[in-house]
Formats: sequence, C-alpha cells, structure tokens
Amino acid sequence: MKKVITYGTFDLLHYGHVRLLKRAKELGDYLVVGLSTDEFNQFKKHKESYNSYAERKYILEAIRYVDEVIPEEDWDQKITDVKKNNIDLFVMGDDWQGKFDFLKPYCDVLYLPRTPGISTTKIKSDLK
Ligand code: C2G
Repeated sequence: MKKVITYGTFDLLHYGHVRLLKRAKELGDYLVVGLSTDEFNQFKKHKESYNSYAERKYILEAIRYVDEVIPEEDWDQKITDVKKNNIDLFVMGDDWQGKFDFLKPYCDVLYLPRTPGISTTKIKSDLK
C-alpha cells in the first residue's frame, strides 16, 4: 500500500483544497492529512482559521480522498510523521516549492501546481 501525506489548515474548504487532496490520493492508495491545530495556526503560522480544528477535521474526514487526519502541531514533526506512518510520498502545493526537500531522504517529495484563482483570503475579501 502506497501511503501519501500532506499538510495544511484547510479552512473555509474550497475546490483548490479538494483538487489538491484528489491529486494527492491519486498518487497512492492511502492519504494522511496533517491538519494544523488551532494553536499551531495561531502561534506558529500566525493565521486565524474560521473553523475550529474539530470542525475542519470533521469536514476533511467527510472527503472521499482522505483516509486519515492527524494533528499538525509543529513545523518539525514531518520527519517523525513520515517514519511513524510509513509514508512513501509527501505532497504539497507548489507555493511551498522546495521548502520540504529535507524529507527526500525519508520519502518521495512532490509539489503540485496550486489551483489558480481561489484562496481562503480571496473568499474572505470577496464576501466583505
Ligand atoms: N492549495 C492549492 N490551491 C489553492 C489553495 C491551496 O493547491 N488555490 C493547496 C496548498 O498549496 C496546500 C493545501 O492546498 O498544499 C492546503 O492549503 P492551506 O490550508 O493554505 O495550507 P497552508 O496554510 O499552506 O499549510 O506544514 C505545511 C502547512 O501546514 C501548510
């Protein structure tokens, strides 16, 4: 079984997020999502999320491409997560191009093109 992992906040879930999850799942058999906790968002990523961790987890677990959701609490947990979960492939949108190449000794690393024209920031500003 080929295991894939990706990480994110996935707040105000939109089709750009879902397209990323779909493509990630299509690259393997089992997709783990490291979901940023509220504390990680607030104190480390300095980004507010509208939905709580529990609500974002509930939504992600309802997506057919997602097999498991684990908490992302720190920038430094990825190597441990890859080892502990026997991950074969790490996937992220290419806004992170190169940022996680340190994982290459532990698993394959792939950056996928972001979906243009949609973002949580754009949603929030368009709704004002
Ligand atoms: N994404 C995308 N297209 C968009 C918006 C987002 O492909 N239009 C992708 C991002 O590239 C990322 C994933 O969807 O791979 C989740 O996006 P965010 O929730 O914004 O993730 P981010 O806050 O960048 O957190 O340790 C890694 C971080 O947790 C990533």
